[in-house]
Amino acid sequence: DFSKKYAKELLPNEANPPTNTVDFLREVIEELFEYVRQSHDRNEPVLEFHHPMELKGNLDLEVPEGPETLAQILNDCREALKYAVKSGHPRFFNQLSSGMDVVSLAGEWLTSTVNSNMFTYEVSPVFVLMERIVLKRMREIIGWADGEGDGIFAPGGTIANLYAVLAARHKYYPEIKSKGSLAQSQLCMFTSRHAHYSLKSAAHIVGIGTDNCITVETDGIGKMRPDDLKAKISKAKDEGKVPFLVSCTMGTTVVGAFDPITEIADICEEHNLWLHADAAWGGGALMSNKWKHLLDGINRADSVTWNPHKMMGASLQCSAILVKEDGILESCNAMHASYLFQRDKHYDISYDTGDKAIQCGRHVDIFKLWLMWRAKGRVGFEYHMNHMMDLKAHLIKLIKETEGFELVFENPEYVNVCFWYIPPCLRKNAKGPQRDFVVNKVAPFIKAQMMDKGDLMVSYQPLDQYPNFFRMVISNQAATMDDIQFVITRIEELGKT
Ligand code: ABU
Repeated sequence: DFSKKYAKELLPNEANPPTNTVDFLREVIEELFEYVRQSHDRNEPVLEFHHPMELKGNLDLEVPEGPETLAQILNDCREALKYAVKSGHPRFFNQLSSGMDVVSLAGEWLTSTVNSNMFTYEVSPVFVLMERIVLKRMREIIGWADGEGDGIFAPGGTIANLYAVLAARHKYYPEIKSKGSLAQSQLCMFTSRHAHYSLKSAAHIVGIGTDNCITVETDGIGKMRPDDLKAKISKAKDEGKVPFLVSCTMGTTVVGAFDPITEIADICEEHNLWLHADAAWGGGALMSNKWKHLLDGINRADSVTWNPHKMMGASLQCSAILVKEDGILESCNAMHASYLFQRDKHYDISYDTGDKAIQCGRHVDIFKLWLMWRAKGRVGFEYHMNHMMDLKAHLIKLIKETEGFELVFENPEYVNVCFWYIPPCLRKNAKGPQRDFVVNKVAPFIKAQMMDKGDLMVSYQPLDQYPNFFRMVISNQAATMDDIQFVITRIEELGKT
C-alpha cells in the first residue's frame, strides 16, 4: 500500500533488502507491460485525443511544494500512459518513426537504469566500445573501404545534419573555428526543395544564413535536378559566393524520393564540394539486398546521416552521423575540456568520444540498436525493409482499385505513399484550382475525425502546387496487409460523412 508512503522511503534511504523500491518499480513495470500489450491490441485506441484545455482539466499537472504519496506517483504514471499516443500501435502511420521493437525497448530501459554518459570511456566503457563497432559496421554497409572514417550518435537527424555542415565547413575553412565566419567570404550550400528543413536550420545555426542554403529544384517525382544544381552553383559563384557543400536526400520526408547521388557526386567532384547524404529516412534500405540499390552511389558521400529510429525501428532516439574522414569530427568540434578529457589518463584516450561532439552530456543511444542488431541480425532488418515495401505495394494496389482515391505520385520509390481521398460530391468536378480549393480541406477534416475516433493516425500536408494530401508512411513492424486495408476503409467512411 503506497498511499501513506513517500519517495523518501525508497532507495537510497531504505535498508537492504529494499522492499519498497522493488515493489514500487514492479508496479511501474506492470503498468509498462500493460501499455506494451495495449500498443499491440487493435481493439485498443491509438490515442485518446483531447484538446489542450480539456486535457489540462483532466490531469493534475501542477508541481507541488511538498511531496505526493507514492500511490499518487503511480497514478501519475498511469495517467501519462493513458493519454500517450501509442506510436507502436499497428495503426499508427503518422510519423517516419513508428512501431515498437521489444528488444530495443529493453535496451532503452537498461540504458535508463545505467544512466550513463557517452562522453568518456571511463564512465561508459561498454557503450563506447559498442558505438565504435556499430558505427564501423554502418560505414562498411555504406560502402566506405574497410569501414574507414568516424561517426557519432547524435540527438536526431537535424543535429546529425548540423554535424555534417560543421565538418564540411571545417574541412575547407578550419580557421572559422577560432576566427569566426567573418574571416571568410559568404559561404553557401545547396539542397533540394524537398530536403528536410534541418539543412536550412543548420545554415542558420552555423551563421551562413538560410538564404545561403540554396534551394535546388526537383523533378516530377521529387528528386533533386542535377541540371539545376549546376546552374545554381554557377550563379552563386558569379555572385561572389563560395559554395562548399551539397546535401543529397536519400528518402525525402514527404515523398520518399532518392536524389541522383552519383550525378550529384560528379558535380561535387568537379567543384570540389563536400557531398552530404541525408539518409536519415532512406538509410534503412541499405540493410536490404533487394532495396539497397535505391542508395547506389552513397559510398561517394563525405558524410551520411542515418537514423535507425526511423526505418530500422529502434526506439527514439537513435541517429548517426558518419564521416568518411577519420579525425575531422574531433578536429572540428574539440574544445579539450581538461576536467573531462585529461591527456594523461591511464587508458587509451582515443576511446573518449566527447571531443567529437558539439554537446557535452550525451545520451546512450547505442545500446538499444546494438541489442536489437544482435537479436535480429542484419537479415532481420532486411526482412523488415522488404516487408514494408510489400505493404507499400499493397497500399498502392488498393488506392488504384478503390474509387475516390488518387495517388499524388504514381510510383513511389520508397514507403511514403501520398494520396488524396476525393469525396463522392467532388468526383464529377474537373481537376483544377477550383476542385483543389475544396480538396485542400478534405484531409484535415478526415484527420480531425480520425484523431477524435482514435483508431488510426496518418499525417497530411500540402506540397508545392498540391493541395493537402495524406502522407502514409509504412515503417511500423506491427502493421499487416489488413491494417493497410483498414486505412482505406476508415478514410472512406470518414470522408463520406
Ligand atoms: N525528422 C523528420 C521526421 C518527420 C516525420 O516523422 O514525419
